[in-house]
Amino acid sequence: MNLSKKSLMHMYETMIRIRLFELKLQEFFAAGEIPGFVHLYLGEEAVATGACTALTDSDKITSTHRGHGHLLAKGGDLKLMMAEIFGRQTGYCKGKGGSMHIADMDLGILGANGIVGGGGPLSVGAALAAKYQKTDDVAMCFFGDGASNQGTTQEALNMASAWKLPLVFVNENNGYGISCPQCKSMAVVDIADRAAAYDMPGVVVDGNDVLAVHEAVVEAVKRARKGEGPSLIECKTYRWRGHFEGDACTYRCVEELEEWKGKDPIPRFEAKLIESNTLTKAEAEETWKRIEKDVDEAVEFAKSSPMPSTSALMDDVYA
Ligand SMILES: Cc1ncc(C[n+]2csc(CCOP(=O)(O)OP(=O)(O)O)c2C)c(N)n1
Repeated sequence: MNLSKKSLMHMYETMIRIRLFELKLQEFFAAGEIPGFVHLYLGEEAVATGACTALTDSDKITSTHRGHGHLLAKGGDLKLMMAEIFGRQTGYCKGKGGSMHIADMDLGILGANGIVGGGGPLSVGAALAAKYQKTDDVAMCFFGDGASNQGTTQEALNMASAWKLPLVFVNENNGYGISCPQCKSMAVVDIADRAAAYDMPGVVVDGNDVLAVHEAVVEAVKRARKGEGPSLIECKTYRWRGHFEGDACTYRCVEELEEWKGKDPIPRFEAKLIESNTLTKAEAEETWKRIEKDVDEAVEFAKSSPMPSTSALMDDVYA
């Protein structure tokens, strides 16, 4: 693929932003400073980055419980996200939603989602609206291997295909649904094979190769915009942390984790950029430092913001 230096650098920076954001959350969660649950995206950065960089600002995404990477890759604000996760008034949901309820309609982020398989029907709605209103927008549904077994996901695949909707299904196959390995919950090895049942293209890509993800998603987005209907892209990847922070992770072995850490998507891409003279080692170092500073500032912003007041408890409650 022929990508400009600007696009390549944007991908590189996005992956680093996600990595450093998640590492910071890991640190502060362990220190007891973050309420609720966090499901970290460490190791999966290339999927959200490769996929969201194929979208325009007005395209829509639906996310998951492991959503920080998707939200950051679609342009989510570091400070507002950090403040929300720290439970502060200045966050996306005024500190009352936490990690799994972050949305930003102006950026086409229709929300993280604690309901496994919840994003499928929402993305069908967004794609149907785009088709009906002739906006030329595309919707993208991120979902896990566990979510691919949910009826809602299969119904979404079916309706999207039957109605030829502008929708791209991006499956993040990290091998586990909580503690359950893929081989114990489904007979197929490739989730992309399920696309055939709905008469749509199904593609498997290396989910730790940002350019491979991007290339496959660009094709699917083109097809969607041309009115040719949805596609399913399965990105094989791995989550480095437990299902949630605090998970003892006794269901998988250290060797497996180490093998996947060897396929870390960021140094792989960084090496390619250096090799092709797109990036120098000094620029790489400067980029990590600059983004680390941005993330530190987001933490500062969050920690210096007030907690929601008890009098605001029932505000914005609709049901
Ligand atoms: C409808 C529903 N059923 C069960 C759960 C509990 N649950 C939370 S995450 C999860 C596993 C999801 O696995 P996967 O879709 O592969 O995503 P991953 O955590 O691997 O990113 C389950 C079963 C839930 N939140 N919602």
